[in-house]
Amino acid sequence: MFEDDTIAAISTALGEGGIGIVRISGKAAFEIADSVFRSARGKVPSHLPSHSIIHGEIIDPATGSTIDEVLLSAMRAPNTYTREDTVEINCHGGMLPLRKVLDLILEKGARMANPGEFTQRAFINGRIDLVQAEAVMDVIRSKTDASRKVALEQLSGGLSGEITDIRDILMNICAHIEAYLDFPEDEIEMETEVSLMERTSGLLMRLDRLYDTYEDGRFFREGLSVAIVGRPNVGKSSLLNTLLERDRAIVTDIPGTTRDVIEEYLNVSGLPVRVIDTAGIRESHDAPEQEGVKRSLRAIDEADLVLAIFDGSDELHDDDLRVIERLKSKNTVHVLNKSDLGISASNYEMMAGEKPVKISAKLGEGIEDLKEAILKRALRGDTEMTEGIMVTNIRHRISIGRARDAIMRGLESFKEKRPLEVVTVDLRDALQNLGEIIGTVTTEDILNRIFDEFCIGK
Ligand SMILES: Nc1nc2c(ncn2[C@@H]2O[C@H](COP(=O)(O)OP(=O)(O)OP(=O)(O)O)[C@@H](O)[C@H]2O)c(=O)[nH]1
Ligand SMILES: [Mg+2]
Repeated sequence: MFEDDTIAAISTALGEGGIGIVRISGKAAFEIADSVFRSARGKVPSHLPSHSIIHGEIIDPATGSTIDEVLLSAMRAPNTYTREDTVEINCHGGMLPLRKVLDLILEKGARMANPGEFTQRAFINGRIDLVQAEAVMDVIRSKTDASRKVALEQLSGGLSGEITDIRDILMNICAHIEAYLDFPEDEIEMETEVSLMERTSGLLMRLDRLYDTYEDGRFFREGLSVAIVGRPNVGKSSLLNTLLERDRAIVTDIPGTTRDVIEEYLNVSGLPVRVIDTAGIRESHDAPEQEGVKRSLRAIDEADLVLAIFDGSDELHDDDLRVIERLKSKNTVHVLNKSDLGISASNYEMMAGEKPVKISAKLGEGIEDLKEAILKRALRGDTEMTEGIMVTNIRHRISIGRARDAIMRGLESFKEKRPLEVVTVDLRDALQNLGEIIGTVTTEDILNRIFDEFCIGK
């Protein structure tokens, strides 16, 4: 599964930049660097002390011509990202010089790295565990400061530590029970039995807590999707523009202006929010509008939260009632827009039980209240950002859930005095699931799925 050849890739973003970096990792990194690098003072990369940088040129040995003027960093195993010998060549940041340098290095025996392969090596060589490897991409992709912090917390081993701790205790409990398996004539003493049960229940509580943090945690990684929904002309696109503080969507006084869904990212007090403006929902015989309405309905289904917008200055229309009906089972914040025109009293009565947020998208009034209502709904009433270790990744949550269920089964068998073999089968199952989270137990399938999501060069 794991190859120990030397890999190379362009590690900076594609396109023009101030500098661009070609990264080489593996046993032959220095040998390859020696064959293409020339410094004015005749220094050779393989003779450099670790973690030093020198100026020079990349030369095509076949023609003797200079490809680029570069700075070369030499980093020797094991104190590198991959724990292998690593050379980074800082080129001028255009695609042509970068490609040429990379081509030359591949010609000299390196293999083009797969997406995430540098990080995969860091994992395989034991520098980071699987949760930390996944957090690398989360840091890169984080869209708000709060998401970045949650990802960094995972990168520094917060979640891994908690899982490892739970796993160690469970391993201990397992060993304890299994000791009795070897000596079937020994009965477990009452005191030991109670203590084992208490410790196992303690683990259950910790896993339960982690499992529940995902409800909020996933929003930090994936963002909360919020669809703006309502009949035509109530001011959905105006609200999108106001939230974004720019003219993103077309706004006119003609009902049916928006035909397609528009998505943009927004930072709501640190929570990354994907706002989706939709086409106004109403009966229509116009084909493009019908398609737009279809997409709006799909957006409702897929959204974590819906902002149901009504024209507060107007009576509720039949189309509004249809929207309300549609959103019955959906997590919804009701919004009365156009408060600058005055609010019509009957609207409140229609929404008995739901306290609507009053805003003027046009004047930007009430927007802070609306943001607070979004946070409150999204984070289940808890507007303070959750502190502590959080699960943000669905893969981790599924394994935590399986581990918890297995422990629950084991505990049940233990209480009902079933044979101890039956108990340990379940506890071992839990250990396996916890191991899959941090990567002490891996399959090629899990690794491929994780690292395929990475960018090349990371
Ligand atoms: N007075 C007032 N007018 C508003 C407000 N919000 C939107 N409007 C006006 O209402 C009209 C419709 O606004 P849009 O934002 O295009 O409405 P929409 O809900 O996106 O409409 P469709 O895309 O057709 O579904 C425009 O003329 C806006 O200027 C508001 O808060 N106050
Ligand atoms: Mg619109």
